[in-house]
Amino acid sequence: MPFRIRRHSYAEVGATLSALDSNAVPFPKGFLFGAATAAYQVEGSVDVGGRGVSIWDTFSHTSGKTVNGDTGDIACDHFLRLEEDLDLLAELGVRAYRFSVSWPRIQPTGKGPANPEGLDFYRRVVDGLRARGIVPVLTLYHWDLPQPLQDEGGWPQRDTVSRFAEYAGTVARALGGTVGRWITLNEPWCSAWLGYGSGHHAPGIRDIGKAVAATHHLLLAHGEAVQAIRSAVPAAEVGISLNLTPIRHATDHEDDVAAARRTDGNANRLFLDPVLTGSYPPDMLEHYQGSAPGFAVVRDGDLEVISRPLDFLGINYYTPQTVADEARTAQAMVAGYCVPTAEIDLISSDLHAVPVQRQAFRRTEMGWEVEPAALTELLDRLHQEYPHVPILLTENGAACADYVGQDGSVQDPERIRYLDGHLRAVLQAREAGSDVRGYFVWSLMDNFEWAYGYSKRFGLVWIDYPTRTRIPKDSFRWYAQTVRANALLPTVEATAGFRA
Ligand code: IFM
Repeated sequence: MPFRIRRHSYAEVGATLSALDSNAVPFPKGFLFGAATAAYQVEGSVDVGGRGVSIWDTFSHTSGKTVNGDTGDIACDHFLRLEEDLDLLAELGVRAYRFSVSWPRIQPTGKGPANPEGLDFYRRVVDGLRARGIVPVLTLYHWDLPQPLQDEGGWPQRDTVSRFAEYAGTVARALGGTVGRWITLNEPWCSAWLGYGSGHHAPGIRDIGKAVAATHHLLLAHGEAVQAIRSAVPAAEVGISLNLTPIRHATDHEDDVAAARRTDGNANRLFLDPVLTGSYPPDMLEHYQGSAPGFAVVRDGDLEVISRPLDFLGINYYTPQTVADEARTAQAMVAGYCVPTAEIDLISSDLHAVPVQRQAFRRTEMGWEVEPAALTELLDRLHQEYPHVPILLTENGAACADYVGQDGSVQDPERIRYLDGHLRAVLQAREAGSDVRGYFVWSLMDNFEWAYGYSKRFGLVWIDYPTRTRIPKDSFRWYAQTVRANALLPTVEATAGFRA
């Protein structure tokens, strides 16, 4: 059956609020529907308004680091097209918008007094959101460390923690009167492990001991920032966004089970445990004990700082992951998995765990398996193992092979199907007791997808990069309907498959 989306007018959708279609699946009142972006991925204007250089400017301008040598120099030109993008958010009807502040716009060298022009830009973001009735959700760090701090050692150095606390306090004092929800760090796993472990992200270092030290200092910086925000904005709701995923084992062989446990330790528990329980997982302390400086950077009292109570836990979820023990890839293939031909990165080889994928399974353009049930599984686990903290899904979305059709529209049924499935997964987890209070689509618009440059499109809005023209995709209209109805409407009548 072909994919069809029935186009409700917004007025029609409003009407469904009072007389919900019996097939509509409602969300709880006040559920925080939103969309997300991050500074370096959308803003551009990297040398405007006194902004300093970040590690991503340096990295993306280094030959061979990003697809096509793409950089965030112009990106979506959001810095100069702010009003247009705020209007898009209003048209989308979201209740919240998650954006990040560029540290080098606020402190060009990573320390010292605030740059007034930088603060002014984010004041305009926040005021523009509030004028449109949209709740600002501010992320302090989405990977753009000021380059001068990296030149002094970056996240493996303890001094970066104090710099971050200073920056957090500066932003909180300036914007605390108008911003109530704060996220300290976005996906510290990526900052630590892609930045200092595999080297696939800025600053491009490959050193397991430094990745461990960076992990600790990022988490400590998070804890210090929680305090800095609360001192400036006592009523603030503060959280952290972790990228989490269920880790499966390719077979039930004990070596695969152990490989999955190690990978879960690195990807999930290394962050969840210190933040929510105040201790590092013993198996991870043991695994990384030979990697210097590693956990030797931990000092007395640090874990109390890291585990300061949070108002919510942000979760970024995209895909589940399966691994095999590195000596058992042949057996994994027999069991129906494909093994990547690309070089196994330093993180996996250190864990002796090879990521594998189900053969002929649906995947997004990132090559990520699509499995909404894995999100329910993740949320159920968090509810069981780390109860009592409310959850916001701070990112979820899909890169699809979008294109502009001859009629000028962008039809993206795979993305609609992905979002619909994952929102249903959220509701299912809620039914089982998980306290999920909001959901943010990644992303409002196509943008700079880090090492993949502009080759991957996650947006609800298409960006025509030569002109920076914005075209809302079908998924934009679908999400607008969903948000306005506060329910999943029975519009997705059949589904188009992702490529296997
Ligand atoms: O684009 C990124 C975002 O910056 C962090 N979370 C994952 C997204 C998709 O890869």
